Amino acid sequence: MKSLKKLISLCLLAACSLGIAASMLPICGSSQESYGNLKYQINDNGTIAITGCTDNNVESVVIPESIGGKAVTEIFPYAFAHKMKLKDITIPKSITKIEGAAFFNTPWLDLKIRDNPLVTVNSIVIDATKCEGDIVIPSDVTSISDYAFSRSGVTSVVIPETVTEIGASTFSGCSALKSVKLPNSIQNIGSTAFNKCRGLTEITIPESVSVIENHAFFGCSGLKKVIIENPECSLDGNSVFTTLGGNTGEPFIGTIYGNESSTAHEYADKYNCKFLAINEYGVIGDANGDGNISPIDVSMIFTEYKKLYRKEKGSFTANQNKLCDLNGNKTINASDASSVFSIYKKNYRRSH
Ligand SMILES: [Ca+2]
Ligand SMILES: [Ca+2]
Repeated sequence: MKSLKKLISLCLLAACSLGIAASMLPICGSSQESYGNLKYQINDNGTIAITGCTDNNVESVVIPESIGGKAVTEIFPYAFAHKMKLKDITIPKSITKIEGAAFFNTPWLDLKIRDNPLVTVNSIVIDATKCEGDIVIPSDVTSISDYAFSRSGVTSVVIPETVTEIGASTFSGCSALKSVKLPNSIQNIGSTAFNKCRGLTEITIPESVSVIENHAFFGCSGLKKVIIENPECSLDGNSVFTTLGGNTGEPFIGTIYGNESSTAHEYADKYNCKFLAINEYGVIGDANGDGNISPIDVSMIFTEYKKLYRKEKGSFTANQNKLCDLNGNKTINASDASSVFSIYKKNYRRSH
């Protein structure tokens, strides 16, 4: 009896892994079903995702609002890609998620692009690959599909506060992209989101971001400055910031800026990246306010210390005092100068 049970479960496992008769085996989770020539699956939460279309010569598609009483909310990646005769699609308001390249290489998408290269459906940017120059995404947009801007000619992008995620490969290969303003609503930056954005020199990751996935900034060879505002942001993997070369990439040449005790600091130490601690006044130890730590800062702090030691009037501003009192004893002393020199030496070693 036991061996029979084992045999049955083995058969079920085999059927699941081969995808055979999956619809007959609810144990396998979501299954492919048909509605006319549309293929769909029922998501775990009971909503429906359109996964494809069986007719390669289809000219017109009407996606229903619901199937069997269940709301149709999602269109899968590549669901209608390469349907070379598809000119007309009706997408109901119930669709809230359209995944990457769902309509790639269809006459319908080509027509939409001709009308406006920032193609938006139900407040979702589904394709911007033909966009160029400076782009401000309209404030009613709630999401951006994966790959949407991939290899486009955009030079700057402003994203509205209604968007919560930068998905996989969204800006991948945008080599002309110089500036991205991420709003303080983004929670997640997906894998390869900014892959090979070689023109990007600086980016601020706002406090709202809790996860930066691996390879998110892979191949961003021009990236000099990354500010990570959330001290607990998870940096997922060893190749979040690297330039290309070999299997794991060359070390990241830029500097990570973040809180003194933060995951960003841990990441920098673990992967030998330059790191500068910031507080609300600027870069800690940056006496001359140029955003960097150099021997000039050390010398300025030491000069200030000498003045105070001789009971002369100090020349630092309140802001300089906030940035340069590293040991927090409310005055500028030799220990502060020495700590700043240590920061300089550590980063110098990491850049050579
Ligand atoms: Ca400085
Ligand atoms: Ca001090």
